[in-house]
Amino acid sequence: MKKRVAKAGEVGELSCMLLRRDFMKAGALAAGGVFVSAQTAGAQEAAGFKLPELAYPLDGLEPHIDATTMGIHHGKHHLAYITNLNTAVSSSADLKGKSIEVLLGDLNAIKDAKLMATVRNNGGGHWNHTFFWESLAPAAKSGKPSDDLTAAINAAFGSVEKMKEAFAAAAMTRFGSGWAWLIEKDGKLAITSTPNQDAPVMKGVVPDAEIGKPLLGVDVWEHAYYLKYQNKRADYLAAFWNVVGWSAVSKRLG
Ligand code: MN3
Repeated sequence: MKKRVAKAGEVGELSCMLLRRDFMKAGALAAGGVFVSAQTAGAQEAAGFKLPELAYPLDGLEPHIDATTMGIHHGKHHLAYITNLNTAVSSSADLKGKSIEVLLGDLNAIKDAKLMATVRNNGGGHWNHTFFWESLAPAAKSGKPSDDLTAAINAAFGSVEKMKEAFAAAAMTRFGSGWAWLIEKDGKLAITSTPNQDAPVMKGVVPDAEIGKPLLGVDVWEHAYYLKYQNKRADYLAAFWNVVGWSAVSKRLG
């Protein structure tokens, strides 16, 4: 076999290949780094639920939802639910490491009534608020319901305006603290409302009629609006539509 001598250009090519291989190695290391980070994040999740970061600044929903309310609502109220939930979960080997969806989807599996109530209230508080933040967007990015969501809304309510009226009515008639929801149930959309921090994902706890896949929810606890709107819940609800992130809401359909 004739020994081949690399020409100058080929050496250059070889160097490039080596460089590329080193680069790929570095890429693999970087990927490894990401993997380690993901593992670390997983370990943190197992050790406790964390306050999610908002996708917009605290004043990003102004003037419809004010920055002071957002700061307290996210940084104090939501955080308190998480702290209480973590305390409850860490007290029980059965609950540790479970996702929030698993915990809330089978609350009746928690036999200790006090512990169950704590997970229901604070786990619900964590889930509901996470969902709420993800449902909102600065007014300039609010957008519109997708064509599919618009069709589903029209089929169930006649029009988007009629859906908003039914949603606001559910939110207005929720006595005391709670939530109003647009849910998808058996392939159709419906409006429901839940007291306290109950959510449409709490099977076996919330009445069957209120169980479904949440597409949109609004927090009607006074802490969600009182600083800006005082007793005028209707004004808060009217302003709320300006900051609904329809892109995120539409993606939940189906
Ligand atoms: Mn709240």
